[in-house]
Amino acid sequence: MAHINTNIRIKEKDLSSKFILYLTTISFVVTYIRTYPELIIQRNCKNTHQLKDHNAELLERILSNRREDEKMFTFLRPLSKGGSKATKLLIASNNAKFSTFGALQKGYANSDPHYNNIITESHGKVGLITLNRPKALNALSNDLFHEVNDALVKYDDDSNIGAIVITGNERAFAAGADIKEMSDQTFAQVYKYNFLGHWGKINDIKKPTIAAVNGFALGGGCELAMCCDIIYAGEKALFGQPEIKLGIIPGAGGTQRLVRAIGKSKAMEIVLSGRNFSAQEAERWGLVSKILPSDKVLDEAIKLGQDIANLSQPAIQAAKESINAAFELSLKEGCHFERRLFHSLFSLNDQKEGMSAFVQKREPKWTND
Ligand code: CO8
Repeated sequence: MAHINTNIRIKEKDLSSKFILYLTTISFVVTYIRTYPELIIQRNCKNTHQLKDHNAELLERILSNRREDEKMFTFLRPLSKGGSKATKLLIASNNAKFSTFGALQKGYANSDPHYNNIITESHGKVGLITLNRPKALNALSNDLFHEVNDALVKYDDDSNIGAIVITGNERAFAAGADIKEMSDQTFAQVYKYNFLGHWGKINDIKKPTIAAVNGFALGGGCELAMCCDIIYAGEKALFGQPEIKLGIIPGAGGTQRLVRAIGKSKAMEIVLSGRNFSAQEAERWGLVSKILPSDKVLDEAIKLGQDIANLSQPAIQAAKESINAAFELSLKEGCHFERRLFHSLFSLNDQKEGMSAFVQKREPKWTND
């Protein structure tokens, strides 16, 4: 009798395993069919403008997929006890999707599903761009930089955003331009098509940009940080322009910005030797405005961005423009430019509000006009 019971139990187990396998296969097929049109669209859309047009539609599709996944997950959860490895894997992957979904609902998840190399999130009035090629130490590939530019322009045009933070991960802010992508290029190619010329876009951004740097900020990574208006660095951050060791020189302003930030002798030493320099050196030389514990850098950068974003936006924009003019103009011309901007701010309601609030001993209410 016990023997027959065991046989029946074994058969039941077999049946349940087959059922789970069947369910898992169906689920994978359904997932593939649902994502296939997105893959086709991504492959066919050669530029970000085309991709942008599909954003709203795709976001809605992803959200509705998540809702269907939720149903599937609720159904599968009881089977996970004693289920096959494949079922457990499926459930784990659904779990991961839900944490993304939860984050999306909170407004912290990737706001643009088409970015493959960066993650964008808004934190209050701060737009955050996280470089996201961890396996390549966030090497700045052509595609990655196009996405950074796209996100920068979107945040610059967004009236709800007052400052932009760019960051990487704990190991690397960015280890430079993508060497694998560059290695086979010829002079004719890079010259004719102005290779990486689009890196200059960040210099047109009107809103303040803050680099939150941990780990390597080398070559193009150091240049990207220097293109930002303010750099906060983790105590273990490592900066450098090692291009000379590759038989090239910095190409995104490294020689120009470094010499202005740290002076000729140090800039020469760094660029000609290719030696890296520490966050502490960078702060001592004035390249970095603050060193923080690694796990605090991003939070503090966002907090600074928030403080800046809470001020009068036209005044902030004028201040940024005026400081940047110092790199282009003589002292006399620069002071003249500054005074003209200063005078022009008296046409703003925010100037009236700021000064009235001071006189009336209250907090100003900025209207950004
Ligand atoms: N490009 C492509 N891949 C990279 C890069 C890079 N810049 N840096 C790291 N990686 C990849 C590695 O190839 C490796 O990938 P894989 O595992 O597939 O081999 C992975 O990231 C991890 O790197 P490592 O194994 O080398 O990690 P280590 O911890 O041993 O070393 C270093 C870390 C020291 C950062 C090392 O990776 C390194 O030296 N990287 C290159 C740094 C460099 O030379 N940067 C300058 C690049 S040139 C440049 O930036 C010019 C900019 C010009 C802009 C022009 C605009 C107009």
